[in-house]
Amino acid sequence: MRNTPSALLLLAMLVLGAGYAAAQPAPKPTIDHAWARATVAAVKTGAAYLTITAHGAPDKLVSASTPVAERAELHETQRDGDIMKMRPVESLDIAGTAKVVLAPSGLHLMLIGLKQPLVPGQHFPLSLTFQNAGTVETEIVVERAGAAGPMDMDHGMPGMMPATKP
Ligand SMILES: [Cu+2]
Repeated sequence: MRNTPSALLLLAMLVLGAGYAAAQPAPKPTIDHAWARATVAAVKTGAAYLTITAHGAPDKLVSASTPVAERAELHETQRDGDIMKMRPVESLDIAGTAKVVLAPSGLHLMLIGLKQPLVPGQHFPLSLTFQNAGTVETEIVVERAGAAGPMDMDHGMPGMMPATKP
């Protein structure tokens, strides 16, 4: 019976803790390393990359939008033999403590129907909508076309691209 008071105290703390947690809005995921590749005028698609960090609350990225393109889709790139293929991803689960990286040759935000070329050094806003946290705004910086390594073929020909040799 010696343990009873501390067990009760623990229980009380758990109940209070749960009540406190329920009263707080879920901490929004933060976005960093947000960038896009420069494009030329003839190309109407681009890609944006960023890192999503969750802060204790699991969430799900459900959509994205930006004023520079008609729409922004979540895509993933997968190797199929010697071909790199992209396919749309409906949503992206984010575990409560996860860092999810969107990067060339992997997950990315496809900017479809660009209204203007993406010029190196330019910034543009992008909104990410999460199921629980709602909308998170971020600023994308445009990097030169060859930025971030050799995997530059991601978006020249949407749908089918040659695999890049290491
Ligand atoms: Cu894509």
